[in-house]
Amino acid sequence: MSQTLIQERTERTEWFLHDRFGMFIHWGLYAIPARGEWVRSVERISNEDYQPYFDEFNPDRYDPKAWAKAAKAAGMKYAVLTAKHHDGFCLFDSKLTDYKSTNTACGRDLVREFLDAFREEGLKVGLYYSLLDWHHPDYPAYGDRIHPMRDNEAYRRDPARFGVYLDYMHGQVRELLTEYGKLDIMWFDFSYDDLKGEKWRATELMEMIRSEQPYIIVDNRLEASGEEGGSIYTDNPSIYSGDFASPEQIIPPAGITDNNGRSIPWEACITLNNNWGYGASDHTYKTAKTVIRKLTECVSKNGNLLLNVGPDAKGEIPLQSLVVLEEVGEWLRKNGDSIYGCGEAGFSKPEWGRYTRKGNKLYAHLLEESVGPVNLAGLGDRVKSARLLADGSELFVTRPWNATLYPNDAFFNFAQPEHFTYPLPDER
Ligand code: FUL
Repeated sequence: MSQTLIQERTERTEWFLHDRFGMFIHWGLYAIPARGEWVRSVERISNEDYQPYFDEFNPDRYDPKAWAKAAKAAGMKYAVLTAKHHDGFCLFDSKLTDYKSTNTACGRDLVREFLDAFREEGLKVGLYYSLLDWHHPDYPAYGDRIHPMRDNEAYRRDPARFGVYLDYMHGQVRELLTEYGKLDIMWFDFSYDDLKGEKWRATELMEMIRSEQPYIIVDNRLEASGEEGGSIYTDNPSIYSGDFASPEQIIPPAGITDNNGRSIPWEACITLNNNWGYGASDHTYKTAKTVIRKLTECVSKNGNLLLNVGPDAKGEIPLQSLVVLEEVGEWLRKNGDSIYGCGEAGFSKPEWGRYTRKGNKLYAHLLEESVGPVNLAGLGDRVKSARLLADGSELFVTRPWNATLYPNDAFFNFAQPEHFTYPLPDER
């Protein structure tokens, strides 16, 4: 990637690297069958059989202000909503299609209301836009291993008409960039097989994006698949390589660096249960403790966490998600100093947990239950003082620093020159 592109990316992503924690929202017609957002492809549902969900869609409890308040109280600093997922249904009032929320019983521009509400709470806003489209007649089913109609000859489409779809896709992105105010993130999803990069006319698309909204940050999936989201294409640099890498459901073992060993902005997107879209019978929710550990791990490797919720067909975020978010927020209110504006510490990972760091403060996150002294090996005599982050109280420490520290709580933060401890909520 050229020096100019790297420099511009550094400027654009400054707020992103500070904010660290965001909300992903997967919402659309698929909230009605409530078996995840891939239901159309997995169950090979035809247009005709998917139509009743459009006819029925009426999320009369959609209250984006309540969502925004929940995100803010959880300590999240930005949010990304699916403006269009793979099923092609648009949550915004696109002039280029009838397949949109304003034409359903609810009659609302769900994207506009989301943007207004989240901006009002002071959160940054982003939109997810699916490059795939299982509804559009010119999106190629032919040769497509994931299209719902993949096995049905009658639905095979003329690959030569792909350009018509690309005009539509570019046009919709332009609508989002020109009619909805300043956006902070454009989250494309995704490339696969040989459908990537210039197949999407990605240079042209990115040039349009940069000219409409120079500061918007864009993920790397104009080039990467979901599985490859964690990598960034520094060997083959281009304007569409993206501002950040997007590892999905995993936290990269050693963060993400470019070929020169420089850390690259990245964001792990992770579900709260096992689905992105609402799953009525999916009760596999992560605990607040697990979420906090993941967030801490991301930050300790210079990454962000985009945590997903899947609102139901009425427009409500499931209560089980809200309970977890609230608890994470409680923890962040006390311990947010160890997350926001923090990054990799530059010390090797301690046995007992993780370090995050901001300037000369080193935060020690003790993730293993500890009954005795904790070894601070590697810090030499560089530590000046140690404090519990949650209440500022002094921690008992013995010198030399690579010896011991006795936290009363199982979890603590450590800073240089101050260090801190804090308790995590109990595992349920
Ligand atoms: C994937 C999509 O296929 C999933 O449905 C989800 O949106 C995830 C974030 O990206 O690639």
